[in-house]
Amino acid sequence: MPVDLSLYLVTDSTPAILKGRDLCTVVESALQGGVTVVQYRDKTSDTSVLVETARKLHQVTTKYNVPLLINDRVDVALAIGAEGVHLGQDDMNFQEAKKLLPENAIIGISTSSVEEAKKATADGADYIGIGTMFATPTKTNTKSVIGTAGTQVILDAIKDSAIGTVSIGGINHSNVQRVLYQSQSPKKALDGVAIVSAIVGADDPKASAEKFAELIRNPPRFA
Ligand code: TZP
Ligand code: MG
Repeated sequence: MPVDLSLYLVTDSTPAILKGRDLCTVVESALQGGVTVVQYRDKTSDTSVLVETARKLHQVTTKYNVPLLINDRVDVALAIGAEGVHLGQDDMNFQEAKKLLPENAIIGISTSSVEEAKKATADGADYIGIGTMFATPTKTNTKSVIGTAGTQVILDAIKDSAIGTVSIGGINHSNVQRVLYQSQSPKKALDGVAIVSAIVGADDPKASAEKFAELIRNPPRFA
């Protein structure tokens, strides 16, 4: 696994979450708190803004030796030399992206079913995002909410693969340990959790990331 997925930050530039703050400043705080990978996700800006913001974010993530992945846009990743991309089921397909990106680029794929997870695994993706874990206002057009039970079924279906796995959707300080513990299948556990609002929208993103890192480090204790 070329990337530490344990505390995966996904950015959001919408006013409800960013609350007028500078994205790079928020991301830098989160990095100080222990975020291990950053995905730049921006569904509204035009291409020139995406490239400019991605370049600035890359300067910050590089300082912390953390990979920057670009959501949706292989062209933006190529333009700024990001470490990789994160692609959904409706984005450029894995094979095309693989052809365009450098050999060592990280490619992650969003999945919400066994079929999608198996395909991403067979394709050779570095990791899959599995979701939606819990319904969330951050992304309301999700195909399905699968919970820990659905996540466990997906993990079990790919248990013989070394592919990385990260859960996304509605994860916060109160449920992160349950997400990690209850999702695991006997042979495969999640490698990490992807968080948007609970870090980017937090009053103190550094403190929030620190708390997640601490909760992830300490094995969950459940009956
Ligand atoms: N994909 C599935 S849910 C989601 C994405 C991008 C958003 C998760 O946001 P939050 O704020 O961590 O619930
Ligand atoms: Mg996408």
